[in-house]
Amino acid sequence: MGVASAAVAVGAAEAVAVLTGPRSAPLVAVGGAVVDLAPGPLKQFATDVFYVYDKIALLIGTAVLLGGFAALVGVVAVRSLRLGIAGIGGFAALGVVAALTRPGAGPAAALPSLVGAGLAAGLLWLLLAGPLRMPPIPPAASPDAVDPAGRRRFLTGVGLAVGAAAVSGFGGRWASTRRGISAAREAIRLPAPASPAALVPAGADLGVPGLSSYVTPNRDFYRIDTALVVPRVDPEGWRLRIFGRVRNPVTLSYADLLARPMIERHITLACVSNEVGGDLIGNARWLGVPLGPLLAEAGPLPGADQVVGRSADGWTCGSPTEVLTDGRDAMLAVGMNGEPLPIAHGFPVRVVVPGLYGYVSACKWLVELELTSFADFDAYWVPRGWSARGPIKTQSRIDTPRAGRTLPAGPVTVAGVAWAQHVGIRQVEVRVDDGDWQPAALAGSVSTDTWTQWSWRWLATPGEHTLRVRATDATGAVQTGQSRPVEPDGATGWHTVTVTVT
Ligand SMILES: Nc1nc2c(c(=O)[nH]1)N[C@H]1C(S)=C(S)[C@@H](COP(=O)(O)O)O[C@H]1N2
Ligand SMILES: [Mo]
Repeated sequence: MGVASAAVAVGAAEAVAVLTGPRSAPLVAVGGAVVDLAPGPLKQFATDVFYVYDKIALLIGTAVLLGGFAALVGVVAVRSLRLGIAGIGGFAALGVVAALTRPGAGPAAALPSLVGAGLAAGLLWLLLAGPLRMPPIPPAASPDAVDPAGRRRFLTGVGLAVGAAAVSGFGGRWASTRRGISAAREAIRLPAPASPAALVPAGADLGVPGLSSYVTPNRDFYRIDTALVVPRVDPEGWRLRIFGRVRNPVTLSYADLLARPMIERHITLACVSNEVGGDLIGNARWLGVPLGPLLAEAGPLPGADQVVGRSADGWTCGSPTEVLTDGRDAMLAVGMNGEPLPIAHGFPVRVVVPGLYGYVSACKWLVELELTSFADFDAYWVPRGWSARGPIKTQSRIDTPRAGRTLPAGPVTVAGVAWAQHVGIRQVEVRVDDGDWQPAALAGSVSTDTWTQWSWRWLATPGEHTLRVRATDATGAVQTGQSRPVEPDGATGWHTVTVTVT
């Protein structure tokens, strides 16, 4: 009875949340509050253990905990219906508080939890004291003495309630994700760029099997964010406020943004949580409005050394003002690989900055840019143990052969990618076991703001071998072999792959 009531609460709440916004649904609201309140190391642990599935793990964990407590509420309710209903009230309070304290939540955010709890309490009464209750068992009777019609009524009631909860819950979640902006996104016609992207040189893609493509298709592009449900921002009502320590605060609509001259650039985006050899990196062709001139119009005041991007769901990141205005192609991106930004990648507008990790620059679902100082404001990840500044570190990766592979002896193409963003790659070298570093061939790239493919021909001899790669940037700085973890400002070390040659 307890679990059935909880299912009804959660299921009904999902349906109400179709109207009040997906983040007001209690599971998502409580999960989101847990994400934001969890201490940095715990969050890192969760990401390490569950990788990019940490959100699903959190939702399942929340549901399992809820189920356990709900069963307890049921046990208590058998003794005292009043206490059981008080237990449901406690849950409702948790859901209401979590939903109301989510960034940008209005009073309506309380509704899903309240409606869900009301229905759950009603069901509990129906099953325990109302018309669906099990007929009382005479003290000395055997189990066979239970009135079969009464039992059937009770079980049918539970079954119908759980079934309706499932339909309403999954249907509600489905409707929430379908609602609204997909059509708006598909209707958008992006303007042609005033300054188009450089053509990708024919040699940029070496075409080696197993090597990541030079441009990452949107469907393969990694996704990292704290959003349990993707914010759905309607471009119609979207406004960007540029404010704080500026002479002229600026407000732009989506149409204002599209009316400005656009640039289109290939830029590689990397996550600070990318392990050495990891795949939290991708290269896309971004279309957007250059950020430098826009910031110049706002006129940063002296001391405004940080630009804080804020998203529709309240996430923040901070970039050095200096980096955004030094002439590099920092932009407010509206397009990705020839289409409007995918919703998961920040539709309608996000920031992309060559040379900065995503957590200090690449705000998705952007709604505000606030000029402030590093002394005055810590963005989302900073109090959680990550560095306030996050320039991307020079790295290289072996894509093929994969670790653990068994290969026949003879010529093998070793290939991968290397990046030294906004500086450029001068050289990539490969080392087999304890041998000398051998120069790899570099593929072409459109600019220093993207990764570069490389390849090296290896005459593999039988036995177990370790392949290492290192890059040298355009200034001559050699990628360090010292292994450091991703926290606080990005991993270092050489990507190492061990294979068996037969
Ligand atoms: N609103 C919002 N924007 C965000 C984040 C986030 O959690 N919320 N995560 C950032 C991080 S850590 C990275 S690495 C990039 C990833 O962008 P992608 O998901 O488009 O690859 O987005 C950045 N922008
Ligand atoms: Mo990231």
